[in-house]
Amino acid sequence: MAAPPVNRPLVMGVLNVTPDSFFDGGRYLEPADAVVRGRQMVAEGADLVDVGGESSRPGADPVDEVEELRRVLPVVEALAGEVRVSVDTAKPAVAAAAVAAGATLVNDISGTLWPVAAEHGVGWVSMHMRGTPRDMQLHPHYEDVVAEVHGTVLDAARRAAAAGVPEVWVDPGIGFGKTAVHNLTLLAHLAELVAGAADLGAGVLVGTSRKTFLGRLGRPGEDPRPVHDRLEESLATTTWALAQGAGMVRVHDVAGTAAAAALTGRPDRLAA
Ligand code: HH2
Repeated sequence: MAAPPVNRPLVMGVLNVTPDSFFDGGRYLEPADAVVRGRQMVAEGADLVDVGGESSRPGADPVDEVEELRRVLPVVEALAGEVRVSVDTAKPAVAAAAVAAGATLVNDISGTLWPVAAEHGVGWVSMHMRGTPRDMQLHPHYEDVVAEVHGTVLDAARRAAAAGVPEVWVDPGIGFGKTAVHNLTLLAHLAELVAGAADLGAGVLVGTSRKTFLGRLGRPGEDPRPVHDRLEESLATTTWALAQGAGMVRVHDVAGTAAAAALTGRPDRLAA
């Protein structure tokens, strides 16, 4: 499996073409607005734009394939000539159509779409999720969250490599079937995932941006701070992930993250 070509950590900007995503839902439902936002993120330093047409926030309702295609395809097509585009989907047909429209990375929260990536010769993200968005936050439980999450994503990465996927990223799936303690434990042990992934020639992708556990920090027993009030924690956790060796971070706030990526790359990666 070829290692992702990384001289410094990459910044993946989040672009949700949905009415209900937990942070940017409803802002970019019009393709023209989404394309403007994508270009803005590129100007702010995004290396990739991750286009999604189905929210995976806790409790989200599934979106049918036709509607998801209608949302994402025009945006992928418009941006693919200007920036590397990934498609955030768990549906094989949406992944394949987005790749035909120019996407070169399948960002797959379901952890199942490596055959699509192998067939089309594009990259794939092996993300960990326990359950589905509908039920994943009801009773998250692990005997050993680090071993179970790392084992799952690295096993899937091995299968993808064996199937011929040319570029693989592993992602602990922060917030996907995990308590705040699980998320913080996974972040604390990120360097171990980076080492395990490196043995496979894979990189590590981390997405903490604006997630609920950040609103809970320092507020035991209280309601989490609202999503618009989680920028500092997003930048702090993203910078931590970069400093631990993550090769890519997935964020809504691109400019500050691009600065962090420029500052925190591992020296051996910065040296090119
Ligand atoms: N998080 C979200 C969606 N996709 N993909 C990867 N690889 N890693 C993540 O942590 C991740 C992801 C959730 O964030 P967002 O897209 O902003 O929200 P929503 O799912 O409500 O659209």
